[in-house]
Amino acid sequence: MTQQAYLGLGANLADPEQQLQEALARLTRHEGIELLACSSFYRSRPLGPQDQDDFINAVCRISTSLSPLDLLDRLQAIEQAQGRQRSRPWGPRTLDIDLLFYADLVLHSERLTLPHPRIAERAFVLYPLRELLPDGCLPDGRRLDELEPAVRGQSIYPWPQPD
Ligand code: ROI
Repeated sequence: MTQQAYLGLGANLADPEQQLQEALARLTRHEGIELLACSSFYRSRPLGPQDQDDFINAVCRISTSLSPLDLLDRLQAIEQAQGRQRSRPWGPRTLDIDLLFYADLVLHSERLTLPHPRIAERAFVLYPLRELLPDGCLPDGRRLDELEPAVRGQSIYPWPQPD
């Protein structure tokens, strides 16, 4: 059986746009994962310490035959394969892949919380996610488009910037 899942991608080190492209290529090649769609890319000011470069962010939809924890293992392996550096908490990173939604599963386990607990606070997740899930809701019934006003102060731009 396959399930649809949504992944948030982010990077701000070592050619971030290339890091995202490479991650998408790795997902495409992965057995048990099919890449169905990807949002456009966004450039966003870091949430957290400001003494770091802007991030490039995107969200993709996959279908997968993997369980949530097996999928998480593979995503972490891709982060490692791309030389994930993480100098400090909330600091710069070569590649982050967050599991945002896995079907409509609600899960609170030690390793994994689903949906991702910070979707509602992050423009860099909400903006690309709404491209793929315009009618999306959180399990508590809040619509993703209702959440956008709360993150409107966060700096985020389409990437590459239109002329
Ligand atoms: N800030 C932005 N803009 N984008 C991210 O992907 C991102 N990821 C993080 C922290 C450090 C919280 N800030 C971020 O992990």
